[in-house]
Amino acid sequence: MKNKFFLSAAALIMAACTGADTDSGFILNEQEYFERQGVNVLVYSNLFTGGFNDEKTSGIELIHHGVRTAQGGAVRLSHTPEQWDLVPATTSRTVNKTDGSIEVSLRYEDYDFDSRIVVSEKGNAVEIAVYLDEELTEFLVGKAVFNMEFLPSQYWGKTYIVDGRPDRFPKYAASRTTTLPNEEKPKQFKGYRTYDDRGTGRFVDPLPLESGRSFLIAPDAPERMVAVSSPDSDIMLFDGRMLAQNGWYVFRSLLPEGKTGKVMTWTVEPNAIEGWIREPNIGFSQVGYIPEQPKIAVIELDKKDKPLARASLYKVTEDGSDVKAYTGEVESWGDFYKYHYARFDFSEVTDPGIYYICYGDVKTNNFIINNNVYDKITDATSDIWIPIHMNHMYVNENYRVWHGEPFKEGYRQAPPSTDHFDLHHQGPATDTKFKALELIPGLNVGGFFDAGDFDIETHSNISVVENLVRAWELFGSKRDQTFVSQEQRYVDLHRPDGTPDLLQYIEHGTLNLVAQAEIIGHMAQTLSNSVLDNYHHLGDAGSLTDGLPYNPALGPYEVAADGRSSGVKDDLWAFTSRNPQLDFSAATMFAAASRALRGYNDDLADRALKQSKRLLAEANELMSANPENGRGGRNGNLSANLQLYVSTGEKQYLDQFDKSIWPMLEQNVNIAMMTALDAIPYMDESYRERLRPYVIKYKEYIEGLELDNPYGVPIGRGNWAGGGATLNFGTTVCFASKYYPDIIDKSHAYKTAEWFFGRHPYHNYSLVATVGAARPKEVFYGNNRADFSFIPGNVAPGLLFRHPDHFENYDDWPFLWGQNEGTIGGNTSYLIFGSAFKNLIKD
Ligand SMILES: [Ca+2]
Ligand SMILES: [Ca+2]
Ligand SMILES: [Ca+2]
Repeated sequence: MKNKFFLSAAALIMAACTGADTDSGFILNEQEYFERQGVNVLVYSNLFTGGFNDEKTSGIELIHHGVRTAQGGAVRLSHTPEQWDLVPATTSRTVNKTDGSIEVSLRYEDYDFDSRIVVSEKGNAVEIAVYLDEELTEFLVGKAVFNMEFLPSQYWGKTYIVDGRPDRFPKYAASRTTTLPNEEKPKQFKGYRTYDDRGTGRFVDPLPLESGRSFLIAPDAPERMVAVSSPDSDIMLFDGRMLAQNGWYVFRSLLPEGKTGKVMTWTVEPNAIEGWIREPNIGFSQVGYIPEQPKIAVIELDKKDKPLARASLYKVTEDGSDVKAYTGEVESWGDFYKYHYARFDFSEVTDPGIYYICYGDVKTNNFIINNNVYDKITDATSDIWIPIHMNHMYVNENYRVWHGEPFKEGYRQAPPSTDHFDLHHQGPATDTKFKALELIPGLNVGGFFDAGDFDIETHSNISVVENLVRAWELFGSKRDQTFVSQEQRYVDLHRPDGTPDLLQYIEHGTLNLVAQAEIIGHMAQTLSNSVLDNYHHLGDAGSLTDGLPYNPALGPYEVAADGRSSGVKDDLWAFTSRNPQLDFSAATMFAAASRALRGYNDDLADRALKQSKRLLAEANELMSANPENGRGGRNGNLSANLQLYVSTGEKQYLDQFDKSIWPMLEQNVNIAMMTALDAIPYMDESYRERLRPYVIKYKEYIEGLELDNPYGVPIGRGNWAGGGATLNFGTTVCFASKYYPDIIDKSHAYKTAEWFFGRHPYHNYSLVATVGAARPKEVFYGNNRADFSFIPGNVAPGLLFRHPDHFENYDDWPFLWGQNEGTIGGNTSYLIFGSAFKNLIKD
């Protein structure tokens, strides 16, 4: 990025600064957004195209003194849009540089409803106008609105003034609602409903907190103050949290009945603090440093900030005072998107102790330099986060119950041709011996919750077992802090039971996956919710369903006289369309699991190996019968062949591996390197030598990252932050350095650890909940997110990129999964990275 982008970026910044310096109000900059110093107004730089419908990251967005505080800015069909309410498609976006405006066309296909929004700069404000070419249909009158949504955590407790009347934004949702007949509810995503109407036939509709022509939002907080007014429409304020905990404060105006042309106008004037410069963000490892490692803080600076020449390190002494331990130069790195970066290298400080960094007026929190700082980096993940995510178990921790035993009623066959809300699909047939909605007995055993939701994603549960087996075989941790009883279906944290936890977790994952293979005959895509109104469940997983199988003979909400069935349609479904690629991955995992389980649970080891061989044979047959089935699975097949060779010692698998690995390395060394390194313990010296030139090529990739960004790690720019890829990179570097220390210097491995522990853009908090840091992140998108909390050991995906130039990670608002949701796949990858990293630095 740096080299290719540097010149043009510098030119852009100069252009942008010329306008901002004189503060002649907003300019429409080269990045196609409206800019004043401290204020960015983005107009459909990010579209409503996220995989999960309304992700609260699209439309007209306000980045106010560095924080993205408002979004939405669309024609919507309800007072307080929820995630699964319909979002408009953006059919066109036109940037008009000459008159400083951006126009977008929006369309709701379901209602054949088109509208246009034009945003223009008007000095210190932007004007937002809505145009209709046709009058609203009868159904849309009173529903179609223009809205903008403001982030509650940035506004609660602050004041507002509406037409001269002062009031305060509520900390918690406690206003009024009404109910309306279901026929009046606009359609939701794929025809699902977010709510359970309890048999009333009516849905809940929030009532406004306030209404007026002119709102002054947060006059008490200059960095958040925004004036919103309309000459032609009443603006209403709603609290979106009345319907959904992740709702925002919604300002909205109804589009008028019977009108076309310019039907509504708002003026939005975000306050810009005069002379505001964003405070430097000093990125460093909150967990600390071992004495020998490189120690380079990365300082993120406002582009109008001038880097200081020097920074200092202070040591906290044993009498409680502090002394200056080191002063060194701050070196400019260059620009990366909208900020400027500099680095402060204090590697020469090796004396164990407690330190903090001072850069100008900014003093960081403390960190430790000592040989033990990384010793505990995986403990919270392995002792707390992973066991809490064990499905079909009661999980206890001291005085606290994390959840009761979920899904006692088991799983039903998903009906054919079902489009699911969590991106699954049941094909035209069941591919099983079960009839639609028939109970599939025996699946409610083992397995791990996917993430902030409670489903079993088969492909990620497969990767979890693989990760756990790798941790077991490569690092041999016999750690035992968890009591697990499959017989009692009971887990107790902090209670050793004489069995290594890793073995118990491998067993737990394998139990569910073997049950799928044995009972269904192949792997299910997912075991997931059948109704949307319990998919967004926040609370005890044991209360997500009623624990009783659905009985169609009973009325809705009725429980049978014997208490053993109910008329509640809440049972989860198994999505069973056969995917030979998934069976292939399962075969690999079963082969690995059988090795780990041998001697601990021989029966399960046998069953896993039997399913491995059967699924492998059947998957190969299905894939050769239809080559389409084999698409995109080359890397999967590669690791499968390696695992099967390791488990069986059969040469055919080795030959197959050898045939595929070299072309893969030729094609993309970064992607294939980890699998190639995985094979080293099982191969001879000639393999290691043949791999050597590719490791040299991989080193060039690592060094290229130093030019791409100031952090030297791969940084994802997708709709889900790139933490997973960064972890995989870190793990690959650890193994490459372990096997080829003469090529890959150990120092490269620290970069991934530093990224996760605080050296990254936006803020400098550790992305791993509670781990060894003075300032870990405090809110995550876990299943306790409604409490603005975390589950210890969770790893956030991290820095979410918003186009065209903004990275963010909210630490006061947990609800954006793309930046705050730890997954069972990701967190077990962190376990591997952490183990490999600890192992490498111990050498
Ligand atoms: Ca899921
Ligand atoms: Ca144990
Ligand atoms: Ca049930």
